[in-house]
Amino acid sequence: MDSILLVLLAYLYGSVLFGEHIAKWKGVDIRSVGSGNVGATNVARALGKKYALLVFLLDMSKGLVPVWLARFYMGIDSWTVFLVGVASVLGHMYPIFHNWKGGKGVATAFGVLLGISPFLAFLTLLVWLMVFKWKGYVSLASLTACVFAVVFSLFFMPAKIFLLALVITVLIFYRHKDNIKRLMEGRELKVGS
Ligand code: NKO
Repeated sequence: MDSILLVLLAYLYGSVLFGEHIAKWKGVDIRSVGSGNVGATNVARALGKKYALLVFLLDMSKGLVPVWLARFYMGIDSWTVFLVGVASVLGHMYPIFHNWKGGKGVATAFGVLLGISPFLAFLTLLVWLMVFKWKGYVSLASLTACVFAVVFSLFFMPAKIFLLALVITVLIFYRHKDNIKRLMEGRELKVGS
């Protein structure tokens, strides 16, 4: 498999906004509900938990499948894994099919992580669950989980994987800038609101 082709396919598959499509199919304009985001959290607000889980799994597959393919063909310590991981998240955040207006990248990043290390993905998910249980904000849980993944990969992963986690985390923080502002002002939305 050609690296450039795989990176391109990862970006294009990332560009499919499952949250927006499934909401539209259910007769809902996801951009006009809650945070206006196309991710699983906002789908939970618009359509409930069952559809949120479906969107989470589909968005996750956008990171998992390309990274897994890149690992299989080029090996874990290859620049292809790095580029494919970044491309899938960028596809979701800046999708060519949706005027470059995409989501925040959390579920897709989780898929990337799962494709790289199920163990690290599991630990990161635990961090996410703990913060979510403790504070009730998905955004805060997602941001904390990202920082954990970066710190963990600094100590326990090859350099390219650390760099990948760092780049994705910077992108995710940037996409959460409104959430961060709301968190600091005490105005952040909970899932049920
Ligand atoms: O609507 O702005 P909103 O309140 O919806 O949404 C904020 C939210 C957006 O993200 C989502 C996806 C939710 C996924 C939840 C399960 C995630 C497990 C996460 C681990 C993150 C790992 C990142 C690794 C980076 C290298 O935040």
